Amino acid sequence: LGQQPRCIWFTGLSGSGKSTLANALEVALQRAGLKTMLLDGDNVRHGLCKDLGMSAADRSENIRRVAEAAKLMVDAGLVVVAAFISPFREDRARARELFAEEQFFEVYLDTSLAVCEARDPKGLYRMARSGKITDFTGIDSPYEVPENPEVTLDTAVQDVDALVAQLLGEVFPERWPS
Ligand code: GGZ
Repeated sequence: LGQQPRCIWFTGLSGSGKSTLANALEVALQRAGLKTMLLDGDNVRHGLCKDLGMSAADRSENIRRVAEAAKLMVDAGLVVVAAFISPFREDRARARELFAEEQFFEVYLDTSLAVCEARDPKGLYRMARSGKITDFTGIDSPYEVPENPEVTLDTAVQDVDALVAQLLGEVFPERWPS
């Protein structure tokens, strides 16, 4: 089988497991010989989007740029894994519109705010609750739940390996039939 270019777009709260899952998915895809690119805040907000903050307008622009970059990479034949909170429905819809229907997979990490806040791996929720950071998603900035995501995952119930296996089956049924 040749390369099947696709954009797998993770959306969810901070701490919902986007980066963990995106990284594990990328490893599985690379093991299968696919050419991949992982886009997330770590490699984008320090470069392409380093002029952007966390206001609603800046988040929209962040998602717009990332989606356009993802589109270029999919056109070059890559499997792109994008992991951004991407809290606004309209921004996710605009990202989707760039791709052919069968190339775009919105993956909603449906991890509750309570679970994300209990994990608080970087202490950001704590800082947001105490007012040291403002415009924090889920606290004083909105997260608009996806209405029709291709895949919904609950990271509080299944482990990473099981979630990756589920994703491979949903996104690449021809390669990983379930
Ligand atoms: C939400 C914030 C904020 C605020 C910094 N709100 O979980 P993380 O830490 O490692 O990833 C989050 C990242 C959010 O960047 P994104 O580019 O994914 O956001 S968006 O799609 O809305 O443009 C979080 C950290 O940056 N972070 N400040 N105020 N998350």
